Amino acid sequence: MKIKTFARHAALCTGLVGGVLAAGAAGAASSSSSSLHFLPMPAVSGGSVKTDSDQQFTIKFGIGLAKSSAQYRGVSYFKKIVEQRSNGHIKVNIFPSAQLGDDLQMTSALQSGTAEMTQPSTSPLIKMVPQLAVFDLPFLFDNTQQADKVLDGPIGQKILKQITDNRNGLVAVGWAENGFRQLTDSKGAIDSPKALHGLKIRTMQSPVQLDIWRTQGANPTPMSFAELFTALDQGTVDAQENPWVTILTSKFYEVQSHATETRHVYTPFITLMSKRFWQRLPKPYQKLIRTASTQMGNYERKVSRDIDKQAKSELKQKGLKITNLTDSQRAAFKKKAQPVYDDFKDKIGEPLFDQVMKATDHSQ
Ligand code: TK8
Repeated sequence: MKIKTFARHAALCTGLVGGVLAAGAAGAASSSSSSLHFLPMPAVSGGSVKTDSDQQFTIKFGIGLAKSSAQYRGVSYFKKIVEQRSNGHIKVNIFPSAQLGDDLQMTSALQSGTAEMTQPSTSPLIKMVPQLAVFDLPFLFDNTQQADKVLDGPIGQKILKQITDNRNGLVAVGWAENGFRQLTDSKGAIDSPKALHGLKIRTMQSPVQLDIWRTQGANPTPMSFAELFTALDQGTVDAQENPWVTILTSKFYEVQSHATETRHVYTPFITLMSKRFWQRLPKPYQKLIRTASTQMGNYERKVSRDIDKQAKSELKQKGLKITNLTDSQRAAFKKKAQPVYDDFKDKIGEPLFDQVMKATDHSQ
């Protein structure tokens, strides 16, 4: 893709973000009355962290998903670890359902110092951190093992360090799982790109996501998560795409009639801390935050994978008509989306692009 076109995409995202920021976050739907059973939280390992100062710290931790999500469960575990191991010197207050704003608003709150932590999807951060576009590439990961290998290995750790070292006021302390994304719509069963023609689909504020759905012949609109439920309810958009757990816990089944198990993108969550807050923490507490963020990510991934099937079957019980694609049907979507790789190869950057292609058996 020519940089000009990419810039237009990015500007569109920013423009819309501007619009959304002005409109203020409507706040995602409250937590669902789902009966998801979470895996028990592991006991806190590691003793108390000693520091010379007796100073108290408070972390305002904002997330986009509801209290019934795996994301909230993971952050609750982080809270348990940090409060216990700091002997209460660090307090963590969690704000779910985009109460502190959407992913972009919460990330800028960290940069301005009005909040301390958040855990956005990587997609809306692409304009700030172009290499994150690699995770939006369609059908990049076939399974969670491949995703874990990339995120927990040298590639993922290098991206965390690059974000921390660049001058955007953020410290990237770990990865967690948003998960494999599925398509939902209010029009009817979708089992081929042809059925997507003209469909008004909301995407995250990501130029890659826009490109993916354009290649499929749909009509994509970037929008913050906080605005999504209302937009589906009012028919501003016909469709969206998210993991089963989010579709359930954000009650999208109330405003969508059909779903297709596309698994078209695996989205990570990235755990961020305000750099100005980080620099105020004594070194032992900085180490504790890193350790607790890794433990949060490991536990949250287990929870997310464990409830993914539960969420899909509960959605069926709630009346969502789910289309399971055959291999050849899924291959048709994959083929259509192939040009996206060339469109964003330059933006992602040669070495990273090639490393990820190799790690995911995509290298030609
Ligand atoms: C929640 C978002 C959400 C994402 C989206 O903060 O925007 O559709 O999948 O999970 O990050």
